[in-house]
Amino acid sequence: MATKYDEHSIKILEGLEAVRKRPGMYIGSTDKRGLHHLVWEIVDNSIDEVMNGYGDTIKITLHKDGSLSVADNGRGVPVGKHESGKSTVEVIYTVLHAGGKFEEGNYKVSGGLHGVGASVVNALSSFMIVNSRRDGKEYTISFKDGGKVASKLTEVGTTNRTGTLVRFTPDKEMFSTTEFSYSVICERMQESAFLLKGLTVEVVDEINNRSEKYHYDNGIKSFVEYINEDKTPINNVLHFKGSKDGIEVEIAMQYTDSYNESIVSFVNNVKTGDGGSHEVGFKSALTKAFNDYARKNNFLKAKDKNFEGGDVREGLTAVISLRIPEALLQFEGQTKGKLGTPIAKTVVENITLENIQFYLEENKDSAVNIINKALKGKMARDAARKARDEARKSTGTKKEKNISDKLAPASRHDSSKNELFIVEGDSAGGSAKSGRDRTYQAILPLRGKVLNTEKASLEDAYKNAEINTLIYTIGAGVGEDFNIKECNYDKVIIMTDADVDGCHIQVLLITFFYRYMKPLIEEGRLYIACPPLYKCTFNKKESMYVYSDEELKEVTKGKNLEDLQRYKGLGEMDAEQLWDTTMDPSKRTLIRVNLTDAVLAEKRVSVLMGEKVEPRKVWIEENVEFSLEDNYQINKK
Ligand code: 1YM
Repeated sequence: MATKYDEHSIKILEGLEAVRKRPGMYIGSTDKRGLHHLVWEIVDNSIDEVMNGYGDTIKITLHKDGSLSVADNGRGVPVGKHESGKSTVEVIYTVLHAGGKFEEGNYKVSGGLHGVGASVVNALSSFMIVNSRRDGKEYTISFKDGGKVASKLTEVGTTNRTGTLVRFTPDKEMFSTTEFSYSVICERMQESAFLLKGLTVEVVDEINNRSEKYHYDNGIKSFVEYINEDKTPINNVLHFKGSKDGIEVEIAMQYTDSYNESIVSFVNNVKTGDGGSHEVGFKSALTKAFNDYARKNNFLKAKDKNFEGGDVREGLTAVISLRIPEALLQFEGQTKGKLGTPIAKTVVENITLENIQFYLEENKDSAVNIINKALKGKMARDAARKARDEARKSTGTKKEKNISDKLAPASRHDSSKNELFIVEGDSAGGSAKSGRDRTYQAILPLRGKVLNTEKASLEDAYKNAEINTLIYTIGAGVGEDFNIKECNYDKVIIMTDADVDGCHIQVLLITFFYRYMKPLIEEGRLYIACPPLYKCTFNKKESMYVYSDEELKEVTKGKNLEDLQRYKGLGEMDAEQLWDTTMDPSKRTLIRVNLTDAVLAEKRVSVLMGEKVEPRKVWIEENVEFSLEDNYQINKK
C-alpha cells in the first residue's frame, strides 16, 4: 500500500504545482482581483454551508500579519478518514476539485471562474491553518509553502460549538499585491448578506481597527431600498418569487423619479455583471406588461407607438436573483459574467410578466405613476432623437461650424491612437493647443460649468451646448445609441486645474460619461490628467515638478529649497511646461476612471450628484478631508 500512497502524494503535489505555475488559469489573474478571489473561494464554502441550512454567521478578519481568516458556524469541515488514508479535510485542502459540491443536481454557489476550490487557495498561500469544530471536538491541520502539510490533523480539545475557521497568508511570490482591501471585502459581503436573507456577515479589520456587520431580514427587497436610499421612490418595492423547470427566480424592483436604470443580477449568488438571458427575459416582460396595461387603460391611444424598453426602465432599480442547478448553468463572455442558459429567459419572462400584470391591476396609483413616467420618457426620447437627427443633417451649418471652431483636432485620423484632451478654460486650452503633439492629440476647451446630467433629462442634455459639443466630438452617439466602435479617440482625458472648481468639473464630466457613455468607462478609455501642484527649485538651479503635498514633503526633506512655485491652475504653465508635466505620454501620469462595482458607482453618483442634499453632506463630512491648503482637497477613498 505504501507505493500507492506515494503515487497519490506525488499527484497532489503535481496538482498544486500546476496551480502555482499558472495561477491565472485558476483565479483569473495575480493582481488585486486575483488576490481577492482567494477570499471568495473560502467564503463560498461558508456560504454553501449556510445555503444548505447549516449555520447563519460568517466572520472575516484582516489580521495585522497580513493573513486573513474566515470563520463560520456550520457543521465544521469533515475530519474523518478518506479512502486515500488521509483525513478528509487534508484532501479537501490539497486535492484540486475535491469536495461534494461538484456533484450534479446541487446548486453550486459559484459560476464562471469561481468554485475551483479551497486547495487552490492553499496552493497560493505561504501558510494556511484549518480549524474544524465537529461532534464535540476541535481539530486543526496546517499547511505551508503552497499546500505542503506543516502539521497533520490533530485533536486540540473539546467544544460544544460547531464550525470552520480558515486562516491563510497569500504567498508574496505569487501576487503583485498581497494587501487585502477592507472596502472590496465589505462590498462583496454586504451583497452576500442581501442575497442570503438571515445571514449575518461581520468584517473586522484589525489593522485599522474598524468593523462592519451586515444582516438583512428582507433580503433583496432591502437591497433595492439600499440602492434607492438617496433617491426619491415613486412606488413601493415590488418583490416576487417563482420557480419553473428547476430554476428559482426572485426579483425586487422599484421606480424612482430619476432618469437612470439600475439593474443588478445574480445567479447562484454570483453577480452576472454582463447580464444575459435572465435579464433579457426580465426586460422583455417589463416592456410587454406596461404596453398591455397602457393600451388596455387608454394611456396609449390607437395612433401611438408602443413603449420601447428604455421608456419603461427609466428610473427603475431592480435586483434579480436566480438559483440554477449546476447542470443547466452556462456562462459566456471573457469574464464569464454573462448568463447563457437559454431557458432562463423564458422562466424569468413568464414569472415577471405574471407578477407585474398582477401588481399593476392591484396597485392602481403606482401603476399610473409609473406609466406617466414612461410616457414622459417616451416623449423625451422622441424629442432627443429629433434633435439628434436635425443636428446630423445640419453638416456645414452654423451649429456644426461652432463645434469645429472649439475643437483643435488631431491631424491624423487614427481612432486607435488619438487622444482627446477636455480642458478647463480657454487660456489653458490655448497652452494645450500649442504644447501638444498635434499628430494624435486633440484639444477641446470647455467654457463655464458643465451641466449636471444627474439632474437633467436626455432632452435637456441635448440642449446644452457643452454636452452637445462633447457628443459630436467623440462621435459615437449617446445613451442607448452609443457605439464604442465609432469613438474617435483611444483615450479621452479630462484635464482641469487642481482646485475645487477643477474637481467639480471632473465630477460633472465623469457623471456625464457614466450616464451617457458608460462603455467608454467600462473599456477603460476615460482618464484624468494629473498636472503638477508645485515647481521646486533647489540650489544650483536644479528644478523639479511635484504632484502632491506628500511628495512635496518627501522631496524637500533636508534639501536647500531656493524657490517654490505653486501652480494655481493650468493657465499658469506655458505650452512647453504643460507638455512636459501633463501631456507627454513618456512622462505624464494619468488616472484611469474605472467602474469595478456598479452598485457602488450608482450610489456614489446619486449621492454626490442627485437632488437630495443631506446624504451628500453626510458623505462629504465622512469621506473628504480638507487640507490646510486653502483650496485643495484630498479624497480619502
Ligand atoms: C471558512 C470556510 O469551508 N465551511 C464548511 C465546509 C464544508 C462543510 C461545512 C461540510 C460540508 C458537508 C458536510 C457536505 C465542506 N465540506 C466539504 C466536503 N468554511 C468552510 N462547512 N459536512 C461539512 O457537503 O456534505 C467540502 S467543503 F468535501 F466534505 F463535502
